[in-house]
Amino acid sequence: MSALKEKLYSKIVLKRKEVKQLLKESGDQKLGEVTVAQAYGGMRGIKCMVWEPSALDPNEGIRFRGYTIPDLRDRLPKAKGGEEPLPEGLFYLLLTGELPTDEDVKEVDKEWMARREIPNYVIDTINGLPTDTHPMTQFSVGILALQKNSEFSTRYRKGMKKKDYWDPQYEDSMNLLGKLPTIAAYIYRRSFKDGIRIHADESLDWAANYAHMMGVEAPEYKELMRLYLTIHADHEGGNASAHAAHLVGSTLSDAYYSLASGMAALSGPLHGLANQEVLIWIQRLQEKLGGGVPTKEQLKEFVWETLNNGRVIPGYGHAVLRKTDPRYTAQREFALKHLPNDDLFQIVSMLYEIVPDILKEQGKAKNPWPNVDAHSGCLQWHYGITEYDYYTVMFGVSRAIGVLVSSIWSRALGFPLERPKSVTTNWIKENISANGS
Ligand code: CMX
Repeated sequence: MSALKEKLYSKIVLKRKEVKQLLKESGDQKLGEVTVAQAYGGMRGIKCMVWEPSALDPNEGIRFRGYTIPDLRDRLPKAKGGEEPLPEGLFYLLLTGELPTDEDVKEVDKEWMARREIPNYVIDTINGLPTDTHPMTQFSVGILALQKNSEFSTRYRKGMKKKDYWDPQYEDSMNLLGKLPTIAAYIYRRSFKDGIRIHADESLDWAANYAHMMGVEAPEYKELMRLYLTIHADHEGGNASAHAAHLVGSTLSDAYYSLASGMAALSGPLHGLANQEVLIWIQRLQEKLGGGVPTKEQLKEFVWETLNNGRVIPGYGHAVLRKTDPRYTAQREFALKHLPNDDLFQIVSMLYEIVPDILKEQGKAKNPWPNVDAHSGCLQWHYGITEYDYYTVMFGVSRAIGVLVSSIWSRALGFPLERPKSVTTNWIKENISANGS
């Protein structure tokens, strides 16, 4: 057993005891009430799921195992000469709850590198799709094609004790995390470049190697990739991709099925696809104005026009957050340092100055502030990744970290099939009296 797996197992033993005790002492305590409006309104704020790796505060943003993004930019191990955190370190933290040493991170890297190869039939399966198939479809198909080799499904079929479920789930998760950049980079190459696979460079870390396999060698882009893959990794359990993966995993579907369902959820424009929507929206504006950086007045007019046409401003608003997303801030800091004069960054910055006031004036959105997706596209564009249909795939590679870590813990703690109760409108009318009277 690897040192990481042994450490994880020791944590699992402790956590199992802790949860058992908690359930014994407080199992019948209420976490909150559910209102009729919440049942119709997308279940906002209902506390009904346990997700160990991270927690989201409406005002402060995400905390990964208690650490904020600025904390982690400071404290997670970095590549030699680099300044951004290594996502392998975040994985270690999310999995074990402990900050990794440089050595711990190297071990994760080594394991993922050793698991990076994908069978030829997976490449053939992806090649069966037209190259103009949306990259997220190709990505989901690639993940599902790997399912054939699931350790969990194989061991379940042979017969496995429930307390051992976490072990093959860990193996599947490590295999997936090793292989996802290989699949994702190939999709980029076949959809937008010459289709020739660039093989891994074993001397590189996970994020830098992903950039390398995409064909991007600029050291600054590799730094961006490290930051990008760290900050998108997890956003507690209730967001659509995490929740979809959690639900599907609860049926004892293996990691491949559950991650693919999470990726399907991420592909919606209200969720992960918003990063490409932002770029499309800004370009529509630029086309309209004949290119360049618009004036603030022109931007204001365009924002209002979008709203008046009944559309959302992509990259703004959030179901939980009520302040600027710290993932936005981290990317803004990166841009201020590396590309302060970039045209698109100027536009993104101007939008930050004007959109919140307009959304407040319109009075609908509960959160007028930017989320992670408002910023990511302009950084990618700057380094030549102009194929915005691809952006959500990178989000997906990163999101797999949190979703898979949580799936290991769900198995370890023996979480059951997820099965909330639905009701009909008639049931509500018959059983709930107006104003609670
Ligand atoms: N522009 C215009 N209107 C917005 C808005 C925005 N950015 N954000 C919210 N609203 C509107 C909603 O559409 C809703 O209108 P209706 O009452 O007409 O249906 C109203 O304001 C209230 O919505 P809310 O409670 O503030 O927001 P929700 O929790 O329902 O939805 C989200 C959250 C993210 C889907 C929404 O803010 C949105 O559509 N934003 C734009 C898309 C986006 O950036 N998504 C990415 C989110 C981050 C991620 O998951 O990757």
